[in-house]
Amino acid sequence: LKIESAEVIIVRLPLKFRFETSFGVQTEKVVPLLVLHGNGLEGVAEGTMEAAPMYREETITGALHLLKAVFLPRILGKTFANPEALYDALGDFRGNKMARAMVEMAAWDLWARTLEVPLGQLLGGRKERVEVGVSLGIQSDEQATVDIVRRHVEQGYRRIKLKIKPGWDIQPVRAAREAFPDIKLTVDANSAYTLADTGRLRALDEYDLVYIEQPLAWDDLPDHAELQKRIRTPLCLDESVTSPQDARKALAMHAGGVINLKVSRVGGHAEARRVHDIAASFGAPVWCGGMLESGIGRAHNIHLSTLPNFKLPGDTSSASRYWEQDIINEPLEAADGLMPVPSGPGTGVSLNREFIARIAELHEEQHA
Ligand code: OSB
Ligand code: MG
Repeated sequence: LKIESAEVIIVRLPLKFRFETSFGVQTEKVVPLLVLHGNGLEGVAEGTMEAAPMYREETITGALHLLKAVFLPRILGKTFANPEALYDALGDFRGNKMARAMVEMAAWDLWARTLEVPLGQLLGGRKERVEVGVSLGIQSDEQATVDIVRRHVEQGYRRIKLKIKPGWDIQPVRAAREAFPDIKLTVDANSAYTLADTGRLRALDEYDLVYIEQPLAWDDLPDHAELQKRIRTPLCLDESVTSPQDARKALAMHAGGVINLKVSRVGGHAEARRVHDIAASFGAPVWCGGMLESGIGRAHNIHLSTLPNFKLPGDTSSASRYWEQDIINEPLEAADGLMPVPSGPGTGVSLNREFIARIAELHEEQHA
């Protein structure tokens, strides 16, 4: 695995929908990309940090600085035994998992292309299609909630996740559940509640939710364990699991029964696989979360989801839901709630270089 040069690219894509969560409203996506070159091939990854630290603490500006000044100088011009050896070269740095994941994930794509195998197979996955659901933003009222749920149920999505926040939680859930008694329904609070809201969260027990995602603080496990004692619905941890060690502690202390596994949040594919394996050893299912990724991050997510303990539908819905025009050449479209896994080497998708040249806000090359 030889790393000869790198490209750092930033593009901005308008979202087709207004995406409201407990922490804000998104109408566009700034996509940081890293391309690693070696042996005449390229590996590509997408960063999932945002302009502002609203989901977790990492930011795009911070990540760009780290890539250019700290991480890339460590790997450019060097040869590694495999992507895990490359990640080890960044192993003494703390935190910044999403920035490190960009390097690691690009390395996995490049490595899988070098070996001429699909990334999912190289990770140990065996599925040709993965089950997907959708994550739906906060709507203006109950009727709008029922309408948008109906549209996505009709499209075949296998699980509907509703974003909630204090003051808008029981209402959308009750409306969606009354209209669709049999769907797999979940909610995601993105850390908007505290234990003082136990009553409100316990009321959600009435609606047969598969899980309640990240109700409490983004960096908390103990309060989630306390909440889990008080409510029946399993908690699903997203923000607060950033490593295999977190996953082990969270499951051991019963802070939840399900993990939303985002490859970028835990530092890349190898760490994600460890989280996956630890969850399996506890008998806890994982599912693949999303961060409104472009086709690059989406393809990485689909490949990771081929591992066996991804037992619940992921957030990796069709690219055409998000964008008029994606930055890759291949469509990533689910049918009947199943997303086909791209079959070519690596992620199996390629950058639309012509489109990127037109819209890039930053495009820099870096050499050893
Ligand atoms: O909490 O899962 C989340 C998007 C941005 C930040 C956090 C989250 C999300 C989503 C969207 O839920 C999932 C997707 O459609 O990619
Ligand atoms: Mg979440």
